[in-house]
Amino acid sequence: MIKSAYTVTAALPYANGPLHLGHIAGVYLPADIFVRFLRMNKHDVVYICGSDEHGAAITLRAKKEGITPQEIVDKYHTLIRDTFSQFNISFDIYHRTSSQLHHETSADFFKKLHDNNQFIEESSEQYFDEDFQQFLADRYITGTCPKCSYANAYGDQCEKCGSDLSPTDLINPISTLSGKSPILKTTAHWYLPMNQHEDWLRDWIQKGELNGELQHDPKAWKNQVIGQCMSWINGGLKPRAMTRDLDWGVKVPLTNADGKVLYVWLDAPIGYISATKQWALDNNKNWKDYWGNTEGKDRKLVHFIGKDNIVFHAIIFPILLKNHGDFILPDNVPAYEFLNLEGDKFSTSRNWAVWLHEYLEAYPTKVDELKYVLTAIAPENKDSEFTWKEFQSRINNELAAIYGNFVNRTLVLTQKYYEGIIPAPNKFSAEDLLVLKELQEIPERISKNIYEYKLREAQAEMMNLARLGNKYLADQEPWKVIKIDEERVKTILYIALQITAALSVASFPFIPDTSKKLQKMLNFSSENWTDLLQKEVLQVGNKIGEVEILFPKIEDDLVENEVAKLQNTKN
Ligand code: B3M
Ligand code: ZN
Repeated sequence: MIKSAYTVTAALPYANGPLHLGHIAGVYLPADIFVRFLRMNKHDVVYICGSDEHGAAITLRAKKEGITPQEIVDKYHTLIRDTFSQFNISFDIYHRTSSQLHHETSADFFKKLHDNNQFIEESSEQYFDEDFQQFLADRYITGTCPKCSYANAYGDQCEKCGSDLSPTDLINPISTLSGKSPILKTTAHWYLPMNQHEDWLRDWIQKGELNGELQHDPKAWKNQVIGQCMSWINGGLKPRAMTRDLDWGVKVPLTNADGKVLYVWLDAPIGYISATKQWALDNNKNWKDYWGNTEGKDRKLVHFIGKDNIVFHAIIFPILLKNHGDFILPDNVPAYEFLNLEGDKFSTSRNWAVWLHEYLEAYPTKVDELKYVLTAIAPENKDSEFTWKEFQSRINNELAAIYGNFVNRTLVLTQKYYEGIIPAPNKFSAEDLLVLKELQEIPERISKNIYEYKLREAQAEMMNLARLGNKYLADQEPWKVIKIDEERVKTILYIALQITAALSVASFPFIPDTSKKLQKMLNFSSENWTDLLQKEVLQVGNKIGEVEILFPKIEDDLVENEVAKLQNTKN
């Protein structure tokens, strides 16, 4: 069976501030787990990300910090890129949209659509800030959302209900530059007539069909993604301006467009394509294989995003890709809900956040502990909560007490009884055969969950391997049996060692550093999922290495210090 090829993208973080745990739990970590698993299963896969460096989010931050937009993106692109690297997120490329290649790629993309009459050029009255002599769109203007009455909706989107908006939809609009009510002034823009695309979008979202052909399985999409898309489509899509009166961004490649740039949500998703182009240049590949309708390749495009980005990745970008003509559409858009922190929403402006780079500075040896906890509480289908108390309890009661304890007992006893040599087993008992059967079945359950984007459940199944081993040792008590039946203990430890080796392979998508550490202790190395399914993963007679503690306990004072640090931001 030809294995599907994948192009996996993770939402491009705005280069206007550091990353916090909410970003990680809801986009980059799940995508990383998915991609590591695909690589272990020999899929042709590329994992694409980069900094989103245009738009009001950047220029407003530059204004706040009193530096230029270029200085802002240089500062935060570097910080974000280095933080992802230290957190062992395995992008194939982490690119940036201020690059020349991206400007060329997105300008060409726009030009092709424009020349194919996919936009409507229209002059209209738009909000203008007289003090700043600037037109107001996106985050330059806020007002009350006409759909949900949220008081701080932006000019292009309401972050509360996710609706896509235009500035003139806002009730009581205010300029975020001067804080004053804006006036109306005429300006021309190029609009994407989204209303003309409702029919094919409805079939594509609901049935997974394009031109009557099945493109993807709609049952594989999250209900809340389909639900949001259908509520927008049924509510009537409206023409949306794809250009802006700004000087920071990708210049509109037309002669009559001075002072205008592409709307950031037009150029940013094209950033996935320009990043792939750069990666292909660096790796002597043909980028079109990863985005095109190349014959015979069952290529799946998957966008990992937060729920506030659904309209852009499941409605707007697909319209652009389809109308460009050279691109496949997403096979899935597994959008995550939001992670909250200690009873409140993450907030950059209120500094109510755990910044990933600060966590890595304080706990450089606890990368996998954080990965494990964030996956265990990931907001896969509903908002969830990070607390330092739960961080401590999951590490102490699960990673240390089950995973670490099982591995440690197995290896220490192997050293003690057999000087580290893997013993040959004798006859398997009925209980042994049950455990060995479960050892074969758990990896299948992990696989199924990952292919279905159920990564919390997949990690819980990985932990069931540790639970299986922990219980087997507790039931078989080799430290007692050794006094009466040495041959039996060889079988018990042989099975425990096979479980430990399987656990080391199954851990790699979720806690890759631990996987490597454990394999070093086992004197064994594999990133190959099928190794898990072998009858014997560790060969009899092999000698295991030095044993170390995998997960030191989290002490109460760490929790107290971190909670106090957060509380101090409130004073
Ligand atoms: N820069 C992130 C956000 O909306 C936005 C994602 C772009 S993905 C192409 O927070
Ligand atoms: Zn709203």
